[in-house]
Amino acid sequence: MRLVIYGAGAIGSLLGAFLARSGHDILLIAKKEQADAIERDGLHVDGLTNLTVHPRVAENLRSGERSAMVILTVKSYDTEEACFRISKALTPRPILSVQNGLCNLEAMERGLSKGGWSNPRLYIALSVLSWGATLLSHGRVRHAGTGPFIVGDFAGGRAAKRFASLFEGVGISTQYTHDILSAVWRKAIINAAINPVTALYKVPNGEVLTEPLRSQSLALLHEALEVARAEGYRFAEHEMEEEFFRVLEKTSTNFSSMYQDVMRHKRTEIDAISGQILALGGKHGMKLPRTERVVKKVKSLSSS
Ligand code: KPL
Repeated sequence: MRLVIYGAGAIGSLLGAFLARSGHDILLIAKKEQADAIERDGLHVDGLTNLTVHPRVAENLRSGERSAMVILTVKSYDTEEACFRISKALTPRPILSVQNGLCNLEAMERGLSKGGWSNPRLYIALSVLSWGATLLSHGRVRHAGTGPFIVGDFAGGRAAKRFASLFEGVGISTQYTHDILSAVWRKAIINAAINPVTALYKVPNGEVLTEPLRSQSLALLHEALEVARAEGYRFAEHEMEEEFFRVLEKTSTNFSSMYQDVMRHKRTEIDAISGQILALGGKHGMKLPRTERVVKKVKSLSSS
């Protein structure tokens, strides 16, 4: 199948490599250095998976590109612009977000509508992918951990089941859910607890299992959980804490995506994760001192 993967960071590259290995015709939309490296030497994966593939790669999506579906893997702050470009180049078709953060659905809808797709929610699927992946250098990604891949869509949409069968077909175990927004919130709560702390202390995820980072992260988790409750998502506290420890143990040697961004002097996703939690908390009149502090500190560290 011909597929566009829009965004060739760690996750986009890894998914692209898996799909290309199984014979899908992949077009990766990548920034210049990454595109040049992949075109020249191919895309290499090491770690849990070892493979080299040679997908097509480009910096921009050409109008009329033949692609059955689109996988969106850009950073959350680029979502709207990427969707605008996608909708300018392609007529409506299933599009799956594989991203962190709480505001991708709205940003996708804005971008796709601006480019002329009507009722974009019918084509949108969201997902939560709990894999560890690190971009080692241009064209080289490490597959550090494999976890659940959950996909879902919205009333009237059929995109998520098509993506689930695509991924199952290449050996990536995928679960379909009727309540993808709850799954997105759960992931955001975990990200809000782990990512800023690892970025501020410059440690791999496993260090968060030890004090004093453990208590700091748990305090962030509890603030995020309060906001989720105010928004109507009633997650049990002990279940979220268990999930938090499970993720830390499974990804203990991995560096969180936010820490990787800070190390590379790149903009982080703090606004889409903790910043969004802070904004929603504010809407409900809540004070979130820990979250507010890490948002300020992470912003002062990076170009976000
Ligand atoms: O999703 C992650 C990330 O690094 O963005 C994990 C590994 C779960 C850490 O929060």
